[in-house]
Formats: sequence, structure tokens, C-alpha cells
Amino acid sequence: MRSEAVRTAHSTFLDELAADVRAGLGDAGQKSLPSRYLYDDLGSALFEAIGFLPEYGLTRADERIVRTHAREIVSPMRGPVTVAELGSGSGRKTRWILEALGATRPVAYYPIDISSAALERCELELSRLSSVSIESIEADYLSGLSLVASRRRKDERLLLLFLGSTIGNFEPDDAAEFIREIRRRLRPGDGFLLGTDLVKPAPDLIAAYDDALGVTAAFDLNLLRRINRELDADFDLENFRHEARWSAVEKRVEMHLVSRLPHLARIPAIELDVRFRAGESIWTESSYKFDRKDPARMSKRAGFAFAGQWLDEDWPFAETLLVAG
Ligand code: AVJ
Repeated sequence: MRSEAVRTAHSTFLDELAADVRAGLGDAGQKSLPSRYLYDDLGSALFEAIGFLPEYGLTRADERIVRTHAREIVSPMRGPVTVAELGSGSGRKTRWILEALGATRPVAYYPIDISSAALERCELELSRLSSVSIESIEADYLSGLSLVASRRRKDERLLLLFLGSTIGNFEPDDAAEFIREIRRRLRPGDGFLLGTDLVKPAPDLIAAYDDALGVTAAFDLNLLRRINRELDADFDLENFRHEARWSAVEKRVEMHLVSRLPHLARIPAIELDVRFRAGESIWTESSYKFDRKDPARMSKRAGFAFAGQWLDEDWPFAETLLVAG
């Protein structure tokens, strides 16, 4: 039974990957691949390493704000609280929120992630917290949130965490729609803590996404290695170089894998040959950056009220607390 279910899940995943690769590389015009495929086991480990790079202040700023202001952030949440988190990460930032809440009451914590490896690491990191019970939810964000929201008792408030500026990987229309979908699953009075990386000088942004050690380049190139493995493709990683571009108009950093020379890559699993010109790129990620007022503005339209915002001095980043109206 169980192995059957796992096999089905895996083939569904492969079907999706195949369809996405065909859609992204199959036509003339700008080639692209969805950024969520960056996070296989190695990709997730490389992202963890990126969080230690001096050029990439995002993860440390996010943690600093949560650590410094945890008490204030949770202060509007009275009575019993269930905490849910979209993308469990390493659990390092979440610990501060759970400790602040757990000081005065028992807390149930539900990390939601499609990666079982990420969930395991998170459980390990947070398992020593007394007065916090953890239950991992291996699911996509919205299904996981529906499950958690429907399970809690009538008198329990929900505090939903969406940290790390993951919202920045959504196209703006999709981000707005996603926040509306979140609101639909909450009850009035529930909290939503949203982390957003802020616009900063172009050279800082470029360095953050194209670091001197080449860790981000490895993170980006690993996407092709993953497609080689999962779809039996023959991408030669040496044929590509990583590039970070900042668009001030769109307020986004783009990651591209740029072909160094004209060449052909074969993807037999989907019977696709992909031709590259020299200088042609595969667009692998957008990371939108925000102004301080953006989070409240986006969320108000979705039915949230602004309840507070905390910023970091060293690396412009905002933690915004919203309450479902
Ligand atoms: C995990 C989505 C926040 O966009 O900054 C890091 C991913 N990409 N370096 C980001 C990432 C390149 C990261 N997020």
C-alpha cells in the first residue's frame, strides 16, 4: 500500500517536471524553468550554505528581526495558539517565535513543506523546546494550511508564518492571489507574519545572487544536474555560466544560466532536443524585492489589517504582522 502510494507520488512528480521542462524549454523565445525545482536535497543544502555567505544578508536579517522582536510580534495573539509555517526551513528562526509563545501557554506547531528532508531537519532543531508539540505536514502550502486550519479547536487562534521572502519568488499577480487564498483559510483574528526582502542598491543585490565563492552559481547549475538525473537529459554544465540581473523597473533579481556557445542538449525522457545559441539563457528564478509599504498594501486587498512591522538596520528586510479581518 505504502510503496504504491510513494510510487504514484513520484510518477506524478516526474510528469509535472516533464511538463514544466517541455513548457519552459520547448519553444522559441526566452527559455525558463520553475525555481521550485532548485530544491532537491543538494539544492536545499546549497541554499542553507548561501545563508552563511557574507554577500547574502537575507537569511540572517530575517532571523535577527524575529529573534529581537519575538515577544512584540506574538503579543497580539492571546489564548491558545496554533502556529503553522509555510516552508519549514531549518527551524532556526521559528524557534524564537515558539519560545515567546510557549513561555505562557502550550503551543502546537505545524511546519508545512513538500520536502520530507526539510521537515526532518526542522523537527530535529526544534524538538528540545518544552511546551511545544510539533507535527510535520508533508504537503504543498495551501493544502497543508487547509488541513491545519480545519484541525484546530474552535477557541484556538492561528499564527501563520511565511518567512524568508519566499513570497518574492511569486510573480506579483500570483503573490496577490496566493495571499487571498491564505486569507480564505483563516478566521478573523488569526495572524499572518510575512517576511519580505527590501529593495537595496543594485551592486549589493547582484553580489547577493552572484557571490565570489560561486555557491549561488552551483545552486543554479544544480538545476540542470537535477534534470539530467530525473529526465535522463545530457546537459553539459560546463556549457553554462550563472548570471544575476537586477531589473529596477520590475524590482526583481533574475537568475539566468547563460549558454557559453551554440550547442544542443537532449532530453530523451520527453523526446526533446533543445538548441542553444551563444549568449542565450535559461531564466531559472525571479526574486522580487519590496518597498516597506508593499506587504501591508498587498495584504489589505486580500482582507488583512496591518498590525505591525519590524525592520533590520544592516540588511533592509521587513517582517510584517497582519491580522485577518
Ligand atoms: C529562498 C527564495 C528567499 O530568492 O533570495 C537564494 C532563494 N536564490 N539565492 C531568494 C535564492 C538565490 C531565495 N529564497
